[in-house]
Amino acid sequence: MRTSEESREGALSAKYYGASYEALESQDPEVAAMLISELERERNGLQLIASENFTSPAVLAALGSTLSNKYAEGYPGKRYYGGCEEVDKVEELAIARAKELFGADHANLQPHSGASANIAVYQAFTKPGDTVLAMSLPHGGHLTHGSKVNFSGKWFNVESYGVRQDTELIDYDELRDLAVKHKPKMICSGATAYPSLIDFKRVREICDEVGAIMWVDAAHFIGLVAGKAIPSPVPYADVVSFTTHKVLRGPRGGMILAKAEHGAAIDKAVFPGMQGGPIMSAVAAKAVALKECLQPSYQRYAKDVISNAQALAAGLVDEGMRAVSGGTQTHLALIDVQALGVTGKESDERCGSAGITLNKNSIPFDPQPPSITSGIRVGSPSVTTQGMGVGEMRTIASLIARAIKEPTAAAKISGEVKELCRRFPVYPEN
Ligand code: DSN
Repeated sequence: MRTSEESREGALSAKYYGASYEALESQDPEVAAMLISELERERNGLQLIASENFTSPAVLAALGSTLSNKYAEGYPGKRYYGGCEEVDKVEELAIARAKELFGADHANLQPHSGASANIAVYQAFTKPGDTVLAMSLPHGGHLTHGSKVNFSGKWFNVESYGVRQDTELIDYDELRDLAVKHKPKMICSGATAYPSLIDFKRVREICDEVGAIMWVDAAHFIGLVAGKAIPSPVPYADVVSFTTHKVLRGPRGGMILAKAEHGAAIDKAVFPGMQGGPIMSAVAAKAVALKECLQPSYQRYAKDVISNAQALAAGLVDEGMRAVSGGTQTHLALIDVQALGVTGKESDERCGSAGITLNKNSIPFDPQPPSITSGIRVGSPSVTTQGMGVGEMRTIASLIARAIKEPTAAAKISGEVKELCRRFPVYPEN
């Protein structure tokens, strides 16, 4: 087992926190120690949250740079502050890379998060009170797709579509019927816990039939699109919003792609409509991540993410659990744990005690409330970045099953988790 001192030495020599780590430690040892503890947590446990990943040291370096100091309200060449020569170059490069990677007409990299990007989408295309059609949260949607506790559900009339009970796949007939009935200004596709591909051509046809804007919230799967492992929504959609920190493996943040005719509306909705100054260190880190995504090695990674998620889901089924919709075509699997006689919450807690980080998740038509749930969501982006393959996914499925079924063996399982992680080190020091 590594000591904290050894981890600190490693962080210093590898400069994962930039050259300023030494300054941080001497000025604020409390926060510095927390950063080292988090590095150890990430190294010693299995990270299976489907929306997380390990960014590269280069992305971390850009995030921790002096670009954090700069105010740059506006856009390249049209700023409200002086001294923007260097950040203009950074943002122009980031935009060019995004357009190249996704074949998009227009890209805006300033949203601070996925939720911020979505606020901008609503603002660009709708007015408060307008009707929007989106996937329901209990069937895998997102808070910003009309939840009553979110701005989207408070300020807009959001109608929801879901999945069929027999297939657990999106019910496109229901979606069309609801679109014809409610005549929404905008139809959103995209979800946080939907393991299957979305039929973007079909959604485009429905949007055209009712005259709706086609918005795709691609936060979860955009990295698989970037790696050319699944079909892209960009040729079909008017606007595509997403986060940059999931499979895409960039910094925490948001991004929007749009057809040329919507570019000006999107830019105006982001600034001054929704945000002030962009976080230019994050924009630089997005540029770094986009360059990584343009490499052939990233395309191999994206394909491996899917084969690993499929192997993990199959392993959990072999252990007596049920994969919602029969498996996965993406980076995540939604697993019904009812057959094991436990709830999603209990499974989440037992796995956590064994060093396996995942999350409880509602399954479609879940009999349990969202705070308890009957399912867990598992994702392969982080373990694939570590270099694990389908053989390790089988091992992980067995570790998860044992953690759920034998809670008293948590310490022993946690030791086996550490041993597995030691063979696939996160942020290796040499
Ligand atoms: N919180 C993200 C997730 O885990 O899916 C969605 O925003």
